[in-house]
Amino acid sequence: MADPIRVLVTGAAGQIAYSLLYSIAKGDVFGKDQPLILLLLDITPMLPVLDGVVMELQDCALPLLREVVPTDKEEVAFKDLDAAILVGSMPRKEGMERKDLLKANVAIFKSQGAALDKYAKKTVKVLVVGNPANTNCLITAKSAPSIPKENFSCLTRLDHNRARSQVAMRCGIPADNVRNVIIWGNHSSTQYPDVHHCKVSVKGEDKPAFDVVKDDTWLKGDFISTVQQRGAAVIKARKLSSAMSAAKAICDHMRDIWTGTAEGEFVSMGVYSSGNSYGVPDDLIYSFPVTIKNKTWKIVEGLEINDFSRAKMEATAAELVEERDTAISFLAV
Ligand SMILES: NC(=O)c1ccc[n+]([C@@H]2O[C@H](COP(=O)([O-])OP(=O)(O)OC[C@H]3O[C@@H](n4cnc5c(N)ncnc54)[C@H](O)[C@@H]3O)[C@@H](O)[C@H]2O)c1
Ligand SMILES: *[C@@H]1O[C@H](CO)[C@@H](O)[C@H](O)[C@H]1NC(C)=O
Ligand SMILES: *[C@@H]1O[C@H](CO)[C@@H](O)[C@H](O)[C@H]1NC(C)=O
Ligand SMILES: CC(=O)N[C@H]1CO[C@H](CO)[C@@H](O)[C@@H]1O
Repeated sequence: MADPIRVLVTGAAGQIAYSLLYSIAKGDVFGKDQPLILLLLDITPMLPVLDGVVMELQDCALPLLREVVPTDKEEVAFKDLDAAILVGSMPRKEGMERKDLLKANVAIFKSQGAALDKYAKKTVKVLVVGNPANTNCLITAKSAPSIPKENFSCLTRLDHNRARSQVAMRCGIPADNVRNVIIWGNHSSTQYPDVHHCKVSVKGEDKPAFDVVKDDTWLKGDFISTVQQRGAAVIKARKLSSAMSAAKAICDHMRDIWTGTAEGEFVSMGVYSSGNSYGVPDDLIYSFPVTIKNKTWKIVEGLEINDFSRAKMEATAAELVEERDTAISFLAV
């Protein structure tokens, strides 16, 4: 068997982590032959809760799980990491202004970026989940200058999976038969779920989603708003935000980084924009369609973009530019 790899989950006492840790520890992400050491970071007041999570992980008696390290110290949590999943962030509190919330998150991700820079392996793969995920990811990458920017990504796979599932349910087929939906932009209600390049497999034959769904009004209207508003709908129903589905999406995202995407298939990920793709401004973490090989992602280039799509892609980019500029002003102080 291989040597164990070191995997960090932050926000480890929270509700997403509660679903996520079991999947990681049983081999769903890094493979059934890959032993693991799990590092679990949370804030000091949550350490007693974290101890309960550690006990449960031990009680799962999982063969791949070699060690679990709960901690509130960055120098312990970020040491020699192979993968980091940054779930913990500052939640919005009653009466808190957007600006103050962003400022608090810049402080957290600046510090965690610096810890990655100082303690983690230079090949570490970093996935940012805590909101605002795109901007937190950018701040983390900027604060870890010795690690390539390509090694940082943020989660839009949950939105991707939601889009896939909506199309599949509409066609009455399994989600597997729907491929290559795209989430463009920010992980927020301005994201653009795009099905112009989506393939639906019917009786073994790939067809464009528009031809199979046969309802352009739905695909250009309610489909988009359902995916954009899905997070809010789950909160309204459950009184808690998406956790099971978020954990599943994190696993899909990190597994694809680790083992690659299937031939002919692309997935959505927030990755660094260097200004060379689809007119998206540079120096943003923007969700694009990507393929992954040998632990390296590549933006899928050359997809045709019509005016309807272009306008939506620009709107979500504008939101990210504004958020980035505010965040960077906090970074300096
Ligand atoms: N990108 C996405 O698709 C997506 C989807 C769902 C949720 N989210 C976000 O994921 C985050 C976590 O969601 P949750 O439901 O698990 O929340 P939660 O409140 O249940 O758990 C968050 C945990 O993070 C911890 N934490 C806070 N600051 C920390 C820090 N500086 N270092 C380490 N730990 C810290 C908290 O103590 C808490 O235990 C939220 O920001 C949520 O908005 C993102
Ligand atoms: C971008 O999306 C995040 C969620 O990741 C949200 O919190 C943030 O407000 C959005 N940005 C702007 C400027 O609206
Ligand atoms: C895979 O990536 C590694 C490290 O980035 C590199 O050394 C290696 O040559 C790559 N292999 C292939 C087949 O591209
Ligand atoms: C996912 C990704 O792009 N990983 C890169 C991380 O950085 C190393 C170099 O340290 C590259 O080889 C990987 O391709």
